[in-house]
Amino acid sequence: MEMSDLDRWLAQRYLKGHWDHQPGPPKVQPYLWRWADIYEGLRSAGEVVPMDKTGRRTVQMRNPSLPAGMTHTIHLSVQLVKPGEIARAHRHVAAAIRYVIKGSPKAWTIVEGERFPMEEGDLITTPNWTWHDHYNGSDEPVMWLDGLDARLVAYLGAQFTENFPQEQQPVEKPDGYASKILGTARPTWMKTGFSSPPFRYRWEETYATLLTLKESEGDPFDGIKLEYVNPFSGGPTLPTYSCEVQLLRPREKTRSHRHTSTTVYQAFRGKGTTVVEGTRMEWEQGDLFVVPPWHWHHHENSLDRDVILFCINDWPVMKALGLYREEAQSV
Ligand code: GTQ
Repeated sequence: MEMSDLDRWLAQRYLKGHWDHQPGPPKVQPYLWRWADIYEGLRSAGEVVPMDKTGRRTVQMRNPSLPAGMTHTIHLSVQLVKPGEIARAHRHVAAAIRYVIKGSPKAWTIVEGERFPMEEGDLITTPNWTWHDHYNGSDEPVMWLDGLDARLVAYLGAQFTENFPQEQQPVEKPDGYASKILGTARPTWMKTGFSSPPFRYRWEETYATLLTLKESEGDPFDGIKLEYVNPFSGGPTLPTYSCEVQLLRPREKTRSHRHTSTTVYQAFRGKGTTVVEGTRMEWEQGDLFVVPPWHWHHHENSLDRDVILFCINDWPVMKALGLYREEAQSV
């Protein structure tokens, strides 16, 4: 018997020898999606996709190297809710965040009985299995980035979804509830009941922190970078991923590094370049892009003003599983 005969014999029985090298799973490739395309697609969806039939009106990124999803773990979509519209209440195991692109104090994400206003640059979490729905009570359309660990959760076979009995859940908590009970003076008798509490990180505060730190050294690989922490534990935003924001100062060029975690970015303010394994990804405001695992990368701001990137990194899941590894390019 030849080795190839054996390979065939085994294959017919859904068996395979270690020596028989087959292509592995598809690898995530670096890719950039233009805001102009996303926006045009979303605006058209606003005309032809009815919210009552579909539940959510989003345009999803799809990585050209994958059958579905922006990466193999973290996924981004952009959602549009027009004036007066409701995105009905549901919950799922996949944990989500909203990062507001165009907001209003009269547009809300309601999570577990609290309404969180969605203003530009705000980050709002809807952790694993929390009820959530959206309502635009303003007279302008609102848009935001949805970030989810849905690909990872689906791969691991743990994706459950449930609809709320009504279209909207009742608002039962006072405005500002989470930020108050998780502030610096906390009630003695109360716990939130969530290890990852639903929370709103206001842009006003995040931006003020970035500006306060502008003159300091910063992170060698990422400039003035902040992590949005779980207000309960001080750990990452959510168990599976960390939301982060970074300001690159005028003419700042960061050092190159690579890590086994995967990162998705949104160019929140300004334009610049991220070099990924020698490929220059030139981004403009609103563009979204991927830095795949174990790819050398650095960022460049060639302008005379600040630029800001929002990103989601899956390092918490990689660290929890003992799979995180990082390497810096020597200077
Ligand atoms: O708005 O709740 O992009 O449940 C994907 C799943 C958005 C949402 C998405 C969701 C939502």
